Amino acid sequence: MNKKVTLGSSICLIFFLSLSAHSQINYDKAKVPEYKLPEILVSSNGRKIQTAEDWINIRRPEIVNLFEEYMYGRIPEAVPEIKFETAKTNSNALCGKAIQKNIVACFIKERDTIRMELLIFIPADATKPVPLFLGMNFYGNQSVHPDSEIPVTKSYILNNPEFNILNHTATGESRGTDSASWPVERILERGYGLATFCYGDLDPDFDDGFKNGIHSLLGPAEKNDSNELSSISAWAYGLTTAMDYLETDGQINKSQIVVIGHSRLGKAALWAGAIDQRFAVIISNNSGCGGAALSRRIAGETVKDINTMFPHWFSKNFHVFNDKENELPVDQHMLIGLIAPRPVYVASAEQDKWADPYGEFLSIFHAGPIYKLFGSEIIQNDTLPEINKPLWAGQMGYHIRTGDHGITRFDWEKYMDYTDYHFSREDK
Ligand code: GTR
Repeated sequence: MNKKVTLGSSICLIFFLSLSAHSQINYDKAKVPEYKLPEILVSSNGRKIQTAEDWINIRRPEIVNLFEEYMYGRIPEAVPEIKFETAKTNSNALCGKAIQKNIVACFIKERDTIRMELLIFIPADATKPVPLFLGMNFYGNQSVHPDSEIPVTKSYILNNPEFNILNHTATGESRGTDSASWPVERILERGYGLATFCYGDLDPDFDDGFKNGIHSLLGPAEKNDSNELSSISAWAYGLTTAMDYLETDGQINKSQIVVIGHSRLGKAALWAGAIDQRFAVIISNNSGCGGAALSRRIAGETVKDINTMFPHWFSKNFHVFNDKENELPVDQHMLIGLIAPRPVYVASAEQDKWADPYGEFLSIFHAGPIYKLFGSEIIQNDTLPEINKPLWAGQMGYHIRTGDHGITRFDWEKYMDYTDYHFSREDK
């Protein structure tokens, strides 16, 4: 069993108990109120967008701006100085299967430094620069694999007694406890590199009014705290910073870097993929509300639920739309649209109803018109695909698998099948 499911379930249980006093959770398709999505192909001045060029020059920047302003917040112009240090390399890691690199990104402002510790594995037998998966982890780099050479994170992380994590602090006892979510050897065997860092390196996952973590070095954008960088944006900023390093590493194919994330980190992966076009493929695993799922579909977690439970995930402006999803100037199909024409993959789990699997599917379906502008084949109808049968249409991939919230071996295999396909087409 995926242990994270147990953790997720207990977090959710506490949340549901607190919610039940004032809110009804809807899981019934028939009870989803009618909604109308914002026009994805009409610009703010009413102009119809009919070409890829107009999308790139007119509508795309408008939509990025709307997401920054109303949901994720803005990354301030004055970002800190960033220096990358190689803390360690080992060309004989994981019993000779991998080259391991520990790279530290130091964000520096005056006397303060925030350290983001990037753990990289490259297949030892690679004969050319490799494609690579980049994803953040929840519990520290030591949790993804039991190898004793991996430094234990010093960052604030969520408690998880099943993973031996108490007092928001990791020890060696947590080595490899989340390895079910990270099939490192299998990724290497399939010819991919893997880079990961703990999301807590960038911003501890609790509400402190955007003061700690990277916020302490960034300060508010435009001296306006309503669109201040949210935690999800801070984590996405970590992904784009990791990319700054990865594209300089000669053992990695910089045009084949895939950004992947599960759950809240899937939200961050989508946002990073939307704003940073260096990512070649974007994968969202069970990202739910504020990620792939449409906000307007009232099923599972709603905007009010997420803003109540996690006030720091989005900017303050997003809270204005609690119970007013229909007034949002964006919806999540537009986030997927920002990824076009690059390949995107959205995945759901049948029992992960809190994330609204059908709403996750509809987002990718409704992003179709953008992909079509680029001449790509698109998902043809809005019927949820069969369970455990991935649907590939042009640059779009989707699956819903059996089981609950979590990232499983099945998910990883499907993602690598998909990236194999896209990268081998490019290589020809
Ligand atoms: C849930 C949250 C979801 C999802 C998940 C996670 O409790 O309501 O939006 O992101 O946590 O990140 O584990």
